[in-house]
Amino acid sequence: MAFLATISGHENLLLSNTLNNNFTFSGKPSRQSYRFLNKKIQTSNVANSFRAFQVKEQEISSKKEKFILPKFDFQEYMEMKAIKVNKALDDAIPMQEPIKVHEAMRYSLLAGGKRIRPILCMAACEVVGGDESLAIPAACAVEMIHTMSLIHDDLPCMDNDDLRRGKPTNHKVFGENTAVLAGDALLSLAFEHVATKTRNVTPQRVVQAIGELGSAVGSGGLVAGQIVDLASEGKQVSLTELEYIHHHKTGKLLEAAVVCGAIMGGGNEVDVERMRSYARCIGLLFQVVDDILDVTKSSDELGKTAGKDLMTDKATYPKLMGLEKARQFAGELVAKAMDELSYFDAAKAAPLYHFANYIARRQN
Ligand code: GRG
Repeated sequence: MAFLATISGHENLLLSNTLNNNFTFSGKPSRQSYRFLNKKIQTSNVANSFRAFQVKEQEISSKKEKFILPKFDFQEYMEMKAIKVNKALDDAIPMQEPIKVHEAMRYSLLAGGKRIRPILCMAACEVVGGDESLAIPAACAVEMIHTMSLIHDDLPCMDNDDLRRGKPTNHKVFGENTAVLAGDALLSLAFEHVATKTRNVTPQRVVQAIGELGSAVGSGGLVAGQIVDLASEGKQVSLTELEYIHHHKTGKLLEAAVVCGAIMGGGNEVDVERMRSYARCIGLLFQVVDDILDVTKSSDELGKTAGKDLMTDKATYPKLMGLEKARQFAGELVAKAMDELSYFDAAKAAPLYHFANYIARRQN
């Protein structure tokens, strides 16, 4: 508990609350284990680092002032940013001929959703000193890609879901053929939108961001995660395979959102890689917390069927490493995410600190 003891008397209790309320942090993190995410890493290193979490207490204490956070209304921030994102998305796809496909695209894109990825994109742009306007086209593109993946994921040939974002799924309303085409159109529009609507950013940076988006969605990104997930159904899945699926299916796009924001905002190479490391931590954290909630909360508390992973014998972090170790792992991911942010201006990084905390502390 040395790490908690070091920071818990601190003026901002955000991190210690996170760890106390949701996760016990019995490891003693090292500078070495924090730093590993500064390099370009494979996700599996995150689990490896968890296993190799052996450290000296004094190495941490020198960083404690880095966790001082300015007062910040995260909920208001999210609401304000979501309004901007929703307006930009609405403007990006006007109703036009052919009506049916544009209606289907708008139906899913404007159906709500937390807008986590576009907001992360804008927040990362601001962390490196850019104005959010530089990142809005990229932020919209990420949400278009995310929406495409949800439409395709819900299709009968994939997860065959009837409900998404509280509404009937795209294919239930428009038919399967239109849903496929609406997804395809959203995917291509995403790239067109970044290329044609980004302003005041150098062409080199725009091309770099487009490359990030392409690699996040393709056969080394979302598609890779989905195909491995499909192939794993009914089979024993190892921790490494589980991490591979999550990193590709969920993590890659989240990472692209953050990295594109930092690129558009004018971040240097080191800034961009720090943002990438931060994004990898919170992407994995999202999944670990999801798995923990599934076994610790009731259906009422979750608003969906609790214990579903257990019932379907799905590979999860609590199943593969035990509940306590899964909690520790989550605590370590929060700490690593926070540490990446400690290199940036605290006021500008506040939204991203709160994002990590929000993902870690969510109760459903
Ligand atoms: C066709 C190129 C192509 C790719 C599609 C179907 C597929 C390949 C991948 C599946 C990707 C997928 C659906 C991953 C799950 C991601 C996830 C955690 C969704 C929930 O995200 P939230 O909570 O949802 O941010 P909202 O609705 O708030 O946006």
